[in-house]
Amino acid sequence: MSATIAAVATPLSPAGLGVVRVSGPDAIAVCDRVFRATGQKHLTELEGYRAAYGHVFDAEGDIDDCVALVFRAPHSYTGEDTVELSCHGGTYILRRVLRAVLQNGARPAESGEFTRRAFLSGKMDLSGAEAVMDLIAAEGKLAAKSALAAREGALFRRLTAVRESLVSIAAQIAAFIDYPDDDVPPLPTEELTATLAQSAATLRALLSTADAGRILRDGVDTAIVGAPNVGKSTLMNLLAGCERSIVTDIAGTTRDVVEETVLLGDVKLRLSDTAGLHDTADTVEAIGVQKARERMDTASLVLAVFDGSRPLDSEDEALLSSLADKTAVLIINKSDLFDAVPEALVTSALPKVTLSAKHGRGLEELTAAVEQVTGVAALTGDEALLANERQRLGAARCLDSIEAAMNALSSGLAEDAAAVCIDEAIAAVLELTGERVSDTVVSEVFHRFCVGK
Ligand SMILES: Nc1nc2c(ncn2[C@@H]2O[C@H](COP(=O)(O)OP(=O)(O)OP(=O)(O)O)[C@@H](O)[C@H]2O)c(=O)[nH]1
Ligand SMILES: [Mg+2]
Repeated sequence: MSATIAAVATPLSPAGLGVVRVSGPDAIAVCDRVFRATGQKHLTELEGYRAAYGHVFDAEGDIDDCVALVFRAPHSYTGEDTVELSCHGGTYILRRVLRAVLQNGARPAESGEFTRRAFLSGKMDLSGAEAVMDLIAAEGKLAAKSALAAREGALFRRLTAVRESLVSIAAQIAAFIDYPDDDVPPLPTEELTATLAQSAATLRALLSTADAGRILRDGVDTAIVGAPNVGKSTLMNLLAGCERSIVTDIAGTTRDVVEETVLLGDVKLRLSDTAGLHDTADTVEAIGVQKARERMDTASLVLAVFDGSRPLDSEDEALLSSLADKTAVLIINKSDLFDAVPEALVTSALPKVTLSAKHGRGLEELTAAVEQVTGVAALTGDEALLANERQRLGAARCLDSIEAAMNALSSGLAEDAAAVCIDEAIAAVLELTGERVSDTVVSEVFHRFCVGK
């Protein structure tokens, strides 16, 4: 029988309310020892989904007013008996309530242990459990929507369809191998290959969303680069919504890398404002320029800023030609000062946005361009997305095995070669959904969670 666990489920900082959550076979009895209802009833007498108002106390006396909410197994988040003790959200109060609960028979919950129990009791699949963490961490509307879809099983349903199809093919091949002497008709290899191709297509479609899914959750490393004085820091400040970087009309103002994370539309950008790219004899500035080039090399997205009010100089041209193999958006800044965009920028194949960072014009166009180049624009939030590296690797492994099975079938290899590959593909799907997964993988998944979830 599992232990009864307890944790503070809300942030440990002053707040209107704070919740201590207790789950496990003794949850209701444990809480009954630290809670005195204003009415006569004990918590042990309450049905599920009922709340009682009263006081929570320890050996020293009353701690706080409290509403105790009782959930009866299996109708709770974890699937076990659970009590949520809602008090005032004070750090001292919550710690003391938790201590009282621990002294009366519960043990401290580990990271993600409540959700781990929900997974183990079949309340959600592993990808759904992972989505709980993404939902908590989501900063944008689309990230939250897509985590909610995953929580409700969007990915699980797609994978289940693949698994069912693979299992039915495996059964046909097994019947063929096991009863060669019976009157089993020859394997319809073409039909089987076509069905496998459908599963392969589903996995390819899922894999193609993995990058956009990751961007939605983790954000994009973004470098703002360009020649001196083109308005990089002004753009940084516009995006940050505050005076994050120093702006002057002196070329070479920014020397070190200035970082800030912002939400642009649905994309979280981890911005680096950098020193203006140019040759300089100034030692300090030269280090800054070197750092700018390094950031540009490692960034996943480059916002390359140009001053549209003057012709391009050699620094601008060098930057433009270095962008060929990058995910980049050309920012043609200072639109308040010019009518026509410099020719060399017009002819570039890269996406471009004309804006005035100083006057805050063109932000919507920039948002649309960034959502487009990162692939986020193509998402609705309802689709099944691969949320993390574990899921991406699992889907890739499954696809590899399906392709190997298709090759085995079409090249007329022994059927058992195809059967082995299909078994591997099924194993990959079961590991993805958590239906057949090692304890090590489960521990790794829940290790990322916070305590109390
Ligand atoms: N008219 C106009 N001026 C701008 C605009 N954006 C920036 N500036 C001005 O351009 C000058 C340089 O701006 P910064 O943002 O410091 O430029 P930077 O690219 O960060 O420059 P360094 O850090 O020196 O490389 C400042 O005087 C800004 O006010 C704009 O959209 N329109
Ligand atoms: Mg600057």
